[in-house]
Amino acid sequence: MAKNPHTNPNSGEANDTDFKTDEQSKSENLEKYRSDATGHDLRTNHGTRIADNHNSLKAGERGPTLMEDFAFREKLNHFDNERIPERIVHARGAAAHGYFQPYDNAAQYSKAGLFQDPGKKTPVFVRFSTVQGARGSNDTVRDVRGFATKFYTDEGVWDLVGNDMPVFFIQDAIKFPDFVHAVKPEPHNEIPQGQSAHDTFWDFVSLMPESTHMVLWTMSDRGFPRHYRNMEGFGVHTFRLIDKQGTSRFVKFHWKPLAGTCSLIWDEAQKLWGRDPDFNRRMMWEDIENGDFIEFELGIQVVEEEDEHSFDFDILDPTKLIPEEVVPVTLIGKMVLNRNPDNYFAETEQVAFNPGHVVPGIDFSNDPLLQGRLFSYLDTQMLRLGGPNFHEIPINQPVCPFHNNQRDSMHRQTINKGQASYEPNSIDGGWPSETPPAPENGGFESYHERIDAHKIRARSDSFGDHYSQATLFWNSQTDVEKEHIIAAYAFELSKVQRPWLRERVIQEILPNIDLELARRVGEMHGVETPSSKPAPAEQLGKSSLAESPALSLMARLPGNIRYRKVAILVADGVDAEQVEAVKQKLSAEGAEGLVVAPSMAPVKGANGQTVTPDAMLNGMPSVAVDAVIVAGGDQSATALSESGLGRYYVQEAYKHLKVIAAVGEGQELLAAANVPTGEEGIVLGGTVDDIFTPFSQALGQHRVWSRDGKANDMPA
Ligand code: HDD
Repeated sequence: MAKNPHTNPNSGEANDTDFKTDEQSKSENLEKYRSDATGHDLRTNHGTRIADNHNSLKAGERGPTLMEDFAFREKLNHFDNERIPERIVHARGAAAHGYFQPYDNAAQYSKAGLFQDPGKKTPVFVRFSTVQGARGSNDTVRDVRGFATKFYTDEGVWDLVGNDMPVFFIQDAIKFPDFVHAVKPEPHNEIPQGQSAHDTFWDFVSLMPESTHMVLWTMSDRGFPRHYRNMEGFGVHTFRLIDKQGTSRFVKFHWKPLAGTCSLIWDEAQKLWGRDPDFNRRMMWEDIENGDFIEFELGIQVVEEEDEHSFDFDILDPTKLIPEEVVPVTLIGKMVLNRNPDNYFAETEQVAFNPGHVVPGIDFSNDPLLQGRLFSYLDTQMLRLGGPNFHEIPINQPVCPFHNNQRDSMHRQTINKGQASYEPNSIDGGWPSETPPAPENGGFESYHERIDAHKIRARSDSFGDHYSQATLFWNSQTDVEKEHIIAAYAFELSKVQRPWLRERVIQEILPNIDLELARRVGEMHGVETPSSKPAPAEQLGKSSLAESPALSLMARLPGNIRYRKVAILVADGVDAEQVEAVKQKLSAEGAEGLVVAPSMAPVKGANGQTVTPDAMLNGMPSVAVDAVIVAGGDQSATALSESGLGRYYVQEAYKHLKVIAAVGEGQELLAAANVPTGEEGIVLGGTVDDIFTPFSQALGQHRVWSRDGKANDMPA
């Protein structure tokens, strides 16, 4: 980094540039706080060795515990105070460390240091989350996923606090507490957990048409991603990028998953609540431990200042997206998540994001939702992390030096030297000093936007069209995705107790999106729907695009089987060579073959070999894997066919549109389970070579989409 040329009038050159950052710099910064007890004695927090950690101090062996027992009291006291308030939203999350590396095209858009050098790796910490549920809720609920990235740049921390959907439920931050109160578990009985399928949510959103677009996104399969590596991320708001000449451009940020987009199936997601409530966080953890790192590309949509008003919506309205077909996404860098945290609480729980954490080269727009967030995130940390010193918590510290005159308060750890905690001062040599003029010296300078307006409590008319982009989203979905959305509305509304709320959604909201959508959901609820679009949708501006293919999950299917988990079903008598061959072929394509057997006891191969199971049929059910291969071997196939769990395994996989292959005698299981054969996605063959290529090609499409609808007949 260039030496800061600014010199302080009182005491010579500033030295804030004498530090080095690279991919490891955040980890090195955390090192001094890491604690490893290996080889150490057990002591109190104040250093006294503890000789007996099993018995409290008592008056006699069977007598009462004594107040004097300082070690007991300290231990209990600390334990009693272990919890901090969970986040009011996004309480459940999982995070990972990694780095961001820009491509060579990023610097032209922004002067931010992290974009300047394609050789430079900036450390990041990313926390993924659900929104509605408590910290202990399920991973795979229908919900928005938070996607919050902390970039530890040379110039300070930049937080890109986004979601996996590009729009939001409300337009003005003043409605955020109302929205959150409506979606959270209901206040009288704290039900339901992790879900929007309840009266208060549908009451609120049906009275707030601006939520229509975002609700539609959450009713799509985007509401339950298969893996954090399989979802897109969005900064949502329009921000600004400032280049070296000081030119401002509007920008929307995107994260594009290199592994493609894939979601669960609703029935599968629900079953996972019980089978593996940690499904998403476990997959991320295990993949990182296995070296299968999580990768995204950062993309931007850039809009020149003079084009601000050239869209059929207002780019300051956070319920609108800029279709990629209108402004293409330029990829400007890559992020790799490659290290799990050492400690969940210290890192994932204590990390504090704030959209207001920006660095020179990145600035805000006047989006009224963003403006409100700039207050809320700092404010919430006061309660959650116990005061204004949360920036001292290791995970939150920038990697560059930071000095100012902020002092004291709860839990202060910095020992500030010197007498002057004010500026200007002459007692401490004028330090710490400002760095004017900002643009030359790396100081943050807010974009000099001209504002000439009345102070007014109102919403711009340009925010008035709540339906055109919802219709655009609907029109851009494939038939399968549309069916899933119809089923989602029908399911959610079936959980709403008050009939008039269901009717309001079906008759007054859905027809504005699409009449067929309304009709189909109406049919499921016995509610009549209009035959023409209601006045609001008719009168307002229309999207200039009929469809935006980029809005379909199918637009970014992986096309390969990398990172896929495939269950290989076996029992005693299995053809062990086949099992080995399948595992090797899967591994060669970056997938993982997991041997799933009736028990964890070593499985006897047909020719006397031993196959070691990775899991049991009910310990790794079909919902926990992406596809199933039934291995051959007479005795094995018979045992699996006679097992209820074995038959259920393939039935359930069929129901969830999974690719199923069966080798040799393994085909018996499909017959025993009444799984239809002779159709797409059911791959049969005598040898592993016969089945593997068609199996791999089918799995590259994630699921067997042509089976949708028919799969509902499967009773599993
Ligand atoms: Fe928010 C947390 C994303 C609107 C107020 N928000 C939070 C997190 C994410 C988002 C990912 C979790 C961060 C973490 O992992 O710790 N929020 C968004 C997005 C929004 C949005 C993409 C709209 C575009 N949020 C929003 C508004 C407000 C808040 C309008 C208030 C006016 N959000 C909060 C919060 C949280 C939060 C209450 C809870 C915990 C925290 O901040 O640190 O302040």
